[in-house]
Amino acid sequence: QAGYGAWLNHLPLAEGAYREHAASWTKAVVAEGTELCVLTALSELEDGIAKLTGKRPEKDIPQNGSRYIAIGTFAGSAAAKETFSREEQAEVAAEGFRIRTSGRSIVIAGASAQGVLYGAFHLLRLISSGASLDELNLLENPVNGIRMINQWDNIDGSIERGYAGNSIFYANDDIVDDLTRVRDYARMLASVGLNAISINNVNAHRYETMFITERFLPKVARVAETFRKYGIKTFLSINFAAPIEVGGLETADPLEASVQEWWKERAAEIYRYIPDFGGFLVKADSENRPGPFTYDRDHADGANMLADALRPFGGVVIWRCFVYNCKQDWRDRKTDRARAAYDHFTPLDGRFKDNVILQVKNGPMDFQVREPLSPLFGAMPNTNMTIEFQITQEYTGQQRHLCYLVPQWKEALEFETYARGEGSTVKRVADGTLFGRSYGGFAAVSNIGDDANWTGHPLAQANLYGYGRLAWNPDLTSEGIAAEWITQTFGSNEQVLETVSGMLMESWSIYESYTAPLGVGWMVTPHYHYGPDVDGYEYSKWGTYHFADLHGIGVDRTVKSGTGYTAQYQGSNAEVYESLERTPDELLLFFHHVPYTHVLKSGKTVIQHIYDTRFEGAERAAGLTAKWNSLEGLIEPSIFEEGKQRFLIQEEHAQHWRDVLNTYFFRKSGLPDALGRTIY
Ligand code: BDP
Repeated sequence: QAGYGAWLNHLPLAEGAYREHAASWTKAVVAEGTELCVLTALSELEDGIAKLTGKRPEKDIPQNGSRYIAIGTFAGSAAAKETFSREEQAEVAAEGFRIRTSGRSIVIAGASAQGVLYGAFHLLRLISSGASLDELNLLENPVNGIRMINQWDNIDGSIERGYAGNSIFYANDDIVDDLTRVRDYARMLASVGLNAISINNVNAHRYETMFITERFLPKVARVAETFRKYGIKTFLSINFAAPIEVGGLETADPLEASVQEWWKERAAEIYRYIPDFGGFLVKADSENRPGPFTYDRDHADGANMLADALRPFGGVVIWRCFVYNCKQDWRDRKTDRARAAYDHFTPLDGRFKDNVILQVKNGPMDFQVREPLSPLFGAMPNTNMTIEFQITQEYTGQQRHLCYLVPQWKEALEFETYARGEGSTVKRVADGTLFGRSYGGFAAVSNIGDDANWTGHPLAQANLYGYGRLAWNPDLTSEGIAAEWITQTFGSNEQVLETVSGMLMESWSIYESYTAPLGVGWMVTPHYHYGPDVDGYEYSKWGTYHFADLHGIGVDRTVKSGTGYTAQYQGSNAEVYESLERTPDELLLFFHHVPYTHVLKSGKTVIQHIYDTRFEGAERAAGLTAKWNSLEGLIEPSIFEEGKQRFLIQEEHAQHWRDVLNTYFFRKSGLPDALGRTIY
């Protein structure tokens, strides 16, 4: 099936000098050691090289003097030990690797088998991109310890916010028996260095609650075994009320001895089935999920109770900070949802056990196309924290629209929190170095399903790929990641590379320019979150408002006259966002309520900006169709066709967004378009 191989296609190298070069270096792959991931690395190299060069490598050192690849850990492989000095070995982190061309061999070595596996995928990536193998000498260590994927899959086979078909994990209220696709998914994740996965929706309901019981554990263990071969740890999302729902207890109060005992027994049982189980992911007291608030306990009480249960086995609790009141009185509108995570969690700083990690969404609201950074980053120096991104395009076009999210994530990671003065970027909070935390990293909601090409939109694969690469090294560039992905996925045609790269790089800005303006967010069809509905959430309980009336629009989050949210930021960020003049245009309506005639830094009024960017956005969306169409014949036909259909949908839909938004604001404001274009 076209698209199934994704970036692991290992497309045959074109006949010629480079193919000869690669073939000459890969006559054999010699693995020393029997660790699981070394064996996986061996078979990945054998298969990958066979596809790339057309020749399957031998397993033994060639007797005729030919060149070969040697792989293994420093502990398990003589080649690894001899090639790298003691100091060089010491520089390799637990999951890092070194690759060096040495005499007639290329040595891939790691401190762990997992590192060797990442090194193997790295070498395949180098060969796919045509790198010379004559003088390789590199050291790679992952910047982030936790590099996690969250599946939002339900046991009935559906996927919450999934836009690429049904679950590859579940069908008919059970875990599937045939795990072939799960294995192929594990390969994709490991190939970009991801090392953890939670396999069920954070909204864990009745059957999913039973994953931690004997009814499902044998099957969960099979899934974990599949991921283990690829160095990926399995986690489960749990239901905080599980002691009641499946344990038959009368309470889930975290300070109740019987409840604590129950979780300890559960943990022990889970580890009997899965000795390297990662731990629990928890959504509590959020969007109608149960949690410690029911018992007048706080989130430290809840998380610590689970942490105690997991600690003897080395497990961790990943506790989400997406906690807010989803039943607020919109007529009153005093509660600012953006404030919620900070208000709930900062008072608890220092109270969480050392195997608790808070997982914080990048923005304070909910994965909108544009949000400021969550002020929680930098505000809890005594707490482990990971950053949560959303790869699945819930609010960014649902994989019918193109939206390459790596630039958005990069911007988030580079954000300066000022928590420890200059240089206190979000990426340093996330990786744990800023505050010297023992755990840190990335988590993200997956965008895959059982569609033949995994992600529906063929170019949405770039987001999954890019997420993994960025989790490994946040300093990689968006363009660089795009280029890697394109070459491995579509081959090395220059025109394809240039065109697709250009399309990816402008896609976020295009999507932003026809949807909700200037950082205000939402304006989508309630529940589905697709398509324009300007007032869809305006009179509802979710806390997601834009306050548009005949005079103006935007949310006043200032201390001076609004919700006071700007005070949650540190250093000059608080002043910048408090100030109407200094707030960047793209976030203006997130922080301020202004008249439509307010003049932006761009020199345009807010209303004219809305009109202009909606018109431009729709045009630029049409431009994407044209660009894609120019690649006909250069991209595998079924993938080309799949993309073409999506770009047509996007083009049409961008016009719909344009018309609905322009009409809405024209009627609200009564202000004409300066260019006199038709607005209904
Ligand atoms: C929101 C989604 C909802 C998720 C929630 C979450 O609309 O389906 O359950 O996030 O992150 O964006 O828990």
